[in-house]
Amino acid sequence: MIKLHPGLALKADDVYQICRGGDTKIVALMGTIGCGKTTLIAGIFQAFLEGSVAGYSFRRSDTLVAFEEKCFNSRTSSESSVASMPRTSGQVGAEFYHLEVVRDADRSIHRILLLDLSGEVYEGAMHVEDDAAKLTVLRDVSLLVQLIDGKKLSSGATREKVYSDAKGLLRRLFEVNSITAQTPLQVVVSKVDQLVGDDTSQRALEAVRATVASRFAKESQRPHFEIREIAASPAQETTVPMRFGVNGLLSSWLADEESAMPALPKLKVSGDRLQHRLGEVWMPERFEASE
Ligand SMILES: Nc1nc2c(ncn2[C@@H]2O[C@H](COP(=O)(O)OP(=O)(O)O)[C@@H](O)[C@H]2O)c(=O)[nH]1
Ligand SMILES: [Mg+2]
Repeated sequence: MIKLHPGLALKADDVYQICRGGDTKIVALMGTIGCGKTTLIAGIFQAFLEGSVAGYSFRRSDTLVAFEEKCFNSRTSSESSVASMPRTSGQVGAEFYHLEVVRDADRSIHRILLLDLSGEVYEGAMHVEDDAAKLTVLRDVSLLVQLIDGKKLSSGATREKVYSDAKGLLRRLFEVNSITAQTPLQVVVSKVDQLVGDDTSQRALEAVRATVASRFAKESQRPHFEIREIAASPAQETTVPMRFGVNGLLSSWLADEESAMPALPKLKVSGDRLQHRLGEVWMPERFEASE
């Protein structure tokens, strides 16, 4: 029996229900607190509300309420001069955002689950081996997206830590078998407005990409490795358009298996196995509801 749920962010137990509906890509967003994951998810949903995105139209979502909540939060914050999103609730270990879209060209249906693990979970995994080992949910993802904070890259004081945190986390997850050598990886530089100012020319973006690429030489061996730049919510003093790079990012996630993500770790439909796997998603005790 399909359980009814109120459209909130899915919990791990609900996820297999959705994945039974056909091939569903799971895209895991990783990144430290404040790197812009929530803004990106809100931006994607907002873009679909406004129309077709990169040749795909919104069809339905099992997490509509959760998406709307994220958008509401980013809308209210965009009215203040310094935009700010509420912290992704620490008590939530893992949230999945579901999207079912139709490709305008051939009316084919595509399903995607965005996994937003709270920043706290990732920071735990970065520093504690046991914590990294509990992120078994990552074994079934189609793509790991490592966000790195462009604002922090813009300052010499924070730059090195951004690289070492990102690389350290990937290494740790691999060492404890939470990801494999075959897990596809995309590195996304968020808040690129903070790096290029108003200059979003190809040349400026390529310079950013080359700099970042030089720091991810080893990681670039992973399947489908690529670096992208986005500004989901650029600072008001720049002329960088809202959701810069977001459509392209989304279409790279939705692209056909053959061309983009033919790799192994595709979620299988086997409900039991998946429920078992996802049942292991780790909710750190210290972030449990305090009420
Ligand atoms: N300048 C700039 N700030 C951004 C951008 N995207 C997000 N932010 C800001 O970064 C902060 C943290 O974003 P959030 O999405 O909550 O990060 P999360 O903790 O990874 O979910 C917020 O104040 C956002 O407004 C961007 O493209 N450019
Ligand atoms: Mg967040």
